[in-house]
This record gives sequence, structure tokens and C-alpha cells, in this order.
Amino acid sequence: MKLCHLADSHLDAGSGHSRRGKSGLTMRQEDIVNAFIEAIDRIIDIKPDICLHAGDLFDRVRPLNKIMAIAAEQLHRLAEQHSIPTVIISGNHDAPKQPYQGAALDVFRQIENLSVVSSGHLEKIFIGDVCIHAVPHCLTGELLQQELSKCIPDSSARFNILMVHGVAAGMPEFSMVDLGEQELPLSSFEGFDYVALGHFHNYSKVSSRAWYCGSTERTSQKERGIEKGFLEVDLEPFNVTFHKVHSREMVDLQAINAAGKRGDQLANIIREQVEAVESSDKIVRIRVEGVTEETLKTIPTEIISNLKQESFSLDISFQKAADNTGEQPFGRAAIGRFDLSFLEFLEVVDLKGFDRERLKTDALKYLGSEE
Ligand SMILES: [Mn+2]
Repeated sequence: MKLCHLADSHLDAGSGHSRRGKSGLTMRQEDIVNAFIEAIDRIIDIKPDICLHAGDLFDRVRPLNKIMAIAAEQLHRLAEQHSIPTVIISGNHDAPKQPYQGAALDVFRQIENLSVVSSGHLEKIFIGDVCIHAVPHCLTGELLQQELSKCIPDSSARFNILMVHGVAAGMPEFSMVDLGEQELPLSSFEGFDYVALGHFHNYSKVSSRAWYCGSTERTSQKERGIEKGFLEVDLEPFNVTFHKVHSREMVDLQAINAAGKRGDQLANIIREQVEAVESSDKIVRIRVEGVTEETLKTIPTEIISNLKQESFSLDISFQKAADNTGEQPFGRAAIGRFDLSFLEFLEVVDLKGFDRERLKTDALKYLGSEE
């Protein structure tokens, strides 16, 4: 019995990237889509008995139509054309925040051989003699605990598999410090032949039979240097193999100390460092510490904007001299992060009577990040 286990594809992430590719998506959205397609190609080659996607197929509740169409094509290819029975659950990113919204995943229910689990409740799915206990993202942590307490291995099945999306409890290293993430008590994993976990983006073993397969591409600098892909799992004898897919390199440059430097000197140091890593195909981050308002005003903006032009992605964060806590960057880089957090906040807060889309558009406008 062979499984393939993938998760956290986060399709539609990267919408804030500044350049568009041939498809019309941003080049970063294309990266994330391509990594997912590469994983599907490899899984089709492996031809497992069952394929499991453990949540966050999409980065948000309402992905672009173009992204939905790509996901449909790939899931159709995998499950229906290549007859690989596939189960997919919702995660904290793509599960609706209000039940009436329904999940984007629901439009794939017509695909043959594909089971979509997005109801907010445990669903037991039999595939041959394997019982899959699929627990999607639930509206609250309490509801999730209730559903997990119903997950009892079925003695009529040859193998019992649990699929769930969240943070293994008591193991904060598996947190994504994400809005809406939920805890999974380790006791709920007991008695299962395999536990296919989603949420934590770096593939990791939680216990001998419970694994995070990781995401198919990197979504933050925290994942820098970590290989991305999916797991091939044999149940008898038990064996787990990681398969790597291509992902774009991320670089975190050494912080620059701005103390005593003029704006032009600082810009040249930034340029040297960025050019040294050949940033044209990389996601690069650099922090400049101890910056005064005066220095910031005298930085030649054309040097910075040229560097941004030449780099695939360049995030420069300027941190104040007086209040060098590392917590309060300023400048456009800082604003860029704040608006994203605010958009995430808008997704989860109860906006009685307000137009959510309008608020988002206005927020982007006033927070200054609308290009
Ligand atoms: Mn997640």
C-alpha cells in the first residue's frame, strides 16, 4: 500500500509580486503553480494507491478564477485521467470563515475519484480496505477537538489513515504563527497507520507514523534553504521517502549597519551586497539597521529602484536608529508587510454590514502599497 502525501500548495500566493509572467499571473504565482504541477507530474509517475492533500491547496478563501481553473485541470488529471484516488481537505487558509461562503474546493466535487472534504466535520472515506479519517479545517478550535475525538481507527479496515491540518500540540516549532491555525492533540494520532499532516511548511517527522510533508514551494523567508516537495509513504513495511520539487532560491543578506554612513554610501553598500548574490532569479531580503530619518532622505532612490528592477524580488527593510528594537522597520518595505497582515485580519474579523472587498481595496490604497 503506497500513498503520496502533499499539502500547503498555497496556490495564488505571490499575488503581490511586482512582475507578471506569460500567463498573466505574477511570476511568483507562476512559481507556486509550477511547483504544484511538478509535484502532480511526479505523483502520476509514482502511481500510488492513494494520494492525500492535507490542506491549504489555495492561499486564500477566494482564489483567482485562473488559479481555480489550473487546480481543476491538475486534480482532474491526477484523480480522473490517471485513476489515482485522491482525498483533499481544507486548511486554515482556504476554509471559508463563514459557512455560507462555501469552500473554493467544492467546485471540484464533480471530479471522479476525488473526495473533497470541506464540511468542517470528520468524513470517513473507504478506498478499498483503507479507511481515511479526513478532518478538514473547523470553524473553531473547540469544534476541531470535537471532530478529532470522533477519530477512532476502524477495525474493519486493513489500514487507518488520519488526515488533518494544524499544529501538533505542545510542539510550537510546528507553528506558522498564522491567523486561524489550530492545535492537534498528539493523543488523537494514536492507533493510526499513518497521519498525513498539513500546515507546517517544512517537511518533518512528528512521531514515527505522523508526518508533515511540507509545502510544495516556499511562502516565506522562514522556509529559506529548506527543500520542498511531497512524501511517498509505504505502509507495509513502513517507509517514508521525500521527493523534492524545484523551488526558487531565497537569500537573507547580512544586516547592514547604517551608523555614520551617508545615504549614497549606504545605497552603494546595499548595491554591492545585492549584486554579489546575483539576485535576478532570487528572492532577496536585506535589513539596514540604525537608519536616521536624515539618511533615509538622502538615499539615491534610483540606485534602490534599479536594484529592485534587476532582482526577481528584493525586500529592503530600513530600521530606525533611535528605536533599534528590530520590531519597527519603516519605509515601503515595512508598509508592504503591514498591508498584508491587515488583509489577513480583514479575512477573519466579523465585518457586520461592511463590504469586505471595498475595505480591502481602500486599505491597499491608504496603506500605500497599490502599485
Ligand atoms: Mn495552514
